[in-house]
Amino acid sequence: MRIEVITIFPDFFSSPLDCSILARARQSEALAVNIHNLRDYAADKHKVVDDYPYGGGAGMVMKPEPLILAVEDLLSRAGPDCPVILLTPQGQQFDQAKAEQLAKQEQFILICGHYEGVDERVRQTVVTEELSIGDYVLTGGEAAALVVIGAVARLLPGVLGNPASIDSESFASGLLEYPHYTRPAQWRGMAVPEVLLSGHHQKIHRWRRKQALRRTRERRPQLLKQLELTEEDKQLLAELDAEASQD
Ligand code: 4FN
Repeated sequence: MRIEVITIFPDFFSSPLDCSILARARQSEALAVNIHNLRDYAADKHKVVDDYPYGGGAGMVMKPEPLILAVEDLLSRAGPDCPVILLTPQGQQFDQAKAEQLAKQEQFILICGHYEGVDERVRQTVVTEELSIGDYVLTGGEAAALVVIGAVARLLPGVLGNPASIDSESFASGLLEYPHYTRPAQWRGMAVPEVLLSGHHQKIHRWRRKQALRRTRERRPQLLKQLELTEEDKQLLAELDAEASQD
């Protein structure tokens, strides 16, 4: 997988790409991330990439020419149908399904916005899709690009040592996680639930599934609605309802 990033702050990416799972993925060559400085595509000697907005108003807008030249240059060295993704609050919400879809691509391009955003003609000419990581104000698209890169990288074959840890995790199953515990079994009067110490794997599995269902229903009911429940899930939810009606 090759990810091309277009940014005016290439340094933003150095530490995150050199740490943890992303560093390992790059060493193993499962992942290549190429950071491109937008200013390299600016035509003038001062490397200007922004300009005043037509119609007036506060702030600056990213000029179309450097961005379009940068994308065209990368596309000239890419396969056909390489996605060109603009990270923007106006985009479709990035989620695990989108991460899985992108993880199947051989390559894609990420454009990070700055100032008030990009000239509309960038969208009209080179952008194939727009993604948002969520509803908050960011200083630039770089943090969003790192979110997308991280979510995609961990899905690439061989990146996580133990494939079991991919699908047992919450979002792979569509549920939030059950509560986790490690040693000590008692800490300041708080005990680890007895069932986890029992060594009874079937009971442990049921308890964890039940906790995951409870948490998901309480905190993220929309996630639960999107899910295909097994017979066991329905039974566990009925147990939770019965327990709740007792209090
Ligand atoms: N943000 C909103 C409304 C209007 C503007 C913003 C905002 C960075 C260039 C875009 C933000 C959030 C998620 C990119 C936010 C994302 C960005 C993202 C982003 C500088 C212009 C800007 C959503 C609060 C209503 C700044 C909300 N995912 N403008 O943040 O790039 O990818």
